[in-house]
Amino acid sequence: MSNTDISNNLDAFWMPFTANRQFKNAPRLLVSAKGMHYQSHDGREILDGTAGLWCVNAGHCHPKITEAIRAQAGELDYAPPFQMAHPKAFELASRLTAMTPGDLNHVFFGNSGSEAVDTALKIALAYHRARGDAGRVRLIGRERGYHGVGFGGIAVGGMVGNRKQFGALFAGVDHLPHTYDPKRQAYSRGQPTEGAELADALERLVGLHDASTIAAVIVEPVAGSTGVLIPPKGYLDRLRAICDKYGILLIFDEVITGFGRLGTAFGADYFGVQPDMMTTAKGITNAAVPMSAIFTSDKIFKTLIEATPEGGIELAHGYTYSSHPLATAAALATLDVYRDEGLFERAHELSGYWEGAIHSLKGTRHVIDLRNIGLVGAIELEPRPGAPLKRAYEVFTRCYADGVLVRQAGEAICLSPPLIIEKPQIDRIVETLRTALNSVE
Ligand code: PXG
Repeated sequence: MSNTDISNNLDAFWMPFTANRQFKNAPRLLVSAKGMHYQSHDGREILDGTAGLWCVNAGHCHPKITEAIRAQAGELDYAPPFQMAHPKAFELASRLTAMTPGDLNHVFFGNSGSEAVDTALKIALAYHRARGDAGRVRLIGRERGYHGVGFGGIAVGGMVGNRKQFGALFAGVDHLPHTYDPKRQAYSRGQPTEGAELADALERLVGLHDASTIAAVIVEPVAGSTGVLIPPKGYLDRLRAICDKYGILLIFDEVITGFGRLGTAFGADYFGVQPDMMTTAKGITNAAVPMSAIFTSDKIFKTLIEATPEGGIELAHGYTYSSHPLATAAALATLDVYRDEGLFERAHELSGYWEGAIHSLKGTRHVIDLRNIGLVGAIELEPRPGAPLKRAYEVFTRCYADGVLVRQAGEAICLSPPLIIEKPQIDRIVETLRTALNSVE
């Protein structure tokens, strides 16, 4: 049986975040990839408009990353990360913290964005406790935030569909309002100018709960999964100022915005706002091996380390696969590729062309808003009356049939191509979308 044969029984695999029955009636399998393209099971070349799931920033099967993983697998398959280590973990930590903004000089490793978020939330709670401020137990997220699928992540997350099946989650969580206000922001190019005052809702939450009960606020600098919601100018600065005023930690979830997506190393660099912690994953290894990294400030690290007597374990947290050798090797090679190929700068240079291409869809059938920043974009569609989400789903399947992978997020189509994309490929994505928009009802 060839690897493109899908006459297998498709029942056993319970697919994540997938309409299992619908998918299995008309499967879409990807069997290989190279650079900007996937090869589908039915032998077609698919242009990747989504960098997999916002993660393959250097393009698929990059030979240097592939080779690093291959070599590592033959040299050291695994080393325990508790009370033991391997040299590349330290090398990677040093390389990464040399890239991060401000004093985010310490890094903890996990295997997924969800683990990164849970780790950051736990560190926030432990930090305040270590300072003798154990009453700070509340965590503040934001509506329409996505922070993965761990219990911590869905608790602070703001997607009702990801929360309602799972009971009471955990106590002591509240949410800021989301920042999307199409009446004032529709068709903004880059950051909307209106809406910075939405950050002041944090003052209201402080008024409601008292600052002495609040440990941290977590937000995505740009909300990705709920449709590329771009922060209004001044919003993140305002959030930072309010956190400072009340001693609340600010966590940026940079799982999508990290590693070049906005044309800078991190979203914090793009927006010029310094968080106390940053969660990253996805692009850290170009998605070739799962890995996540949680960065903390000197203050947080020092406080937690010094709160425990010498010889004691300072943080009761970690994963069997924290700093896994294969992930570490993949990450080191990925950082080399980003640097040697100048991919963050490339994303920045292309972002103007990208903006023009996205906004050329203005006036196309069904389109009610267009958003862009760095090499991310979203096309907001008017929902089909009486059939929510159907129109965007049909646009997605039509694009796939026409050889372009896009991502549906609610009523929006999201784009986040590998940073190696060429201008004609940007045109191809946009023209395929235009055709799809004109062909669906
Ligand atoms: N935080 C953010 C900001 C994310 O975007 C996670 C945490 C969780 O990462 P893991 O590795 O646990 O999945 C994410 C993940 C989509 C989509 O279609 C986005 C993600 C994952 C799956 C689908 O937008 N982001």
